[in-house]
Amino acid sequence: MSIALAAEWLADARQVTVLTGAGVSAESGIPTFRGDGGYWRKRRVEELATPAAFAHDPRLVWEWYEERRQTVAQCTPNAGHRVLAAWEKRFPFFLLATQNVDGLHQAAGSVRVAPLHGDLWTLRCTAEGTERADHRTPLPELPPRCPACGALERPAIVWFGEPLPKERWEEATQAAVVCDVLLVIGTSGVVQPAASLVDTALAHRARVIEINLQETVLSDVVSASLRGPAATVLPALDRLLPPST
Ligand code: BV8
Repeated sequence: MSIALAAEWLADARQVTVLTGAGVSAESGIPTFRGDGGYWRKRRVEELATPAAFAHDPRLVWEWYEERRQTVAQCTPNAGHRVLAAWEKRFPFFLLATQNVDGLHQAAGSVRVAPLHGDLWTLRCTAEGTERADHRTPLPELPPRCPACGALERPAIVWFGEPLPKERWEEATQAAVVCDVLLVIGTSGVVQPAASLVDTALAHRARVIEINLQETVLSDVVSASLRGPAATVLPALDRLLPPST
């Protein structure tokens, strides 16, 4: 698939939806989940990011999140994040649905973002459900406690077995229904229901363009696959688009 054809499809598009995964943050220095970075102290993300793991050992789960918070705090958005932030102004309709919890899309200036799996920087009281932002690394105590009632706090992140936030999921699904082009960037397509946005877009006759270093479970169904790092491919695509009006 040529990048020039993908650029043509994008240039003709009025409504663009994007789904990103951990790969879009890889060049900012954040390990992905199912590559080498997919393990932490020999455990898989699927074992750590669950309500049962948290109930069993909240401190261990918080040590994992604390380490990720400290890693992400050192990282900055890359050229791929910046192109996606700029494209919000280029297309009349644009939504960026992300599986990432690192906040780098928002740090790059993206506003039209649906964070499907929550956010590393927000803590939720396990008793009251109230949420608060806390960017301190390290946190003063682990596991953190709600300043209001003293109950345990958890990361405001969607764990395996938990439903995605209803309004964000509906917004992303609707954006997949209406889009002319869906860009699927840096995701293995393993996690559901996020990856099903591809099927939704295809079912509504969108062109789906995958950007990934390697083949994924999505590669056979998408309209086009561009092989390469997101921080290189996205700027290359952007340069092929007509100047934005
Ligand atoms: C739910 C928070 C139901 C944790 C995460 C079918 C339908 C529905 C559910 C399921 C289903 N089958 C199975 C399930 C259950 C489960 C699931 O999907 N399991 C998987 C493992 C099979 N799904 C759930 O549990 C979801 N909830 O279904 O609830 C429900 C409904 C009602 C009531 C009750 C319950 C919740 C899923 C959310 C889980 N939380 N994150 C945290 O981050 O701490 S998922 C986790 O995986 C991250 O969010 C991550 O983003 C996400 C997906 O991974 P990827 O982003 O794709 O990362 P990965 O490493 O896999 O791939 C990176 C890719 O980048 C690779 O392809 C690589 O080649 C590429 N790459 C690398 N470098 C670059 C690059 N590409 C470009 N450039 C580069 N430089």
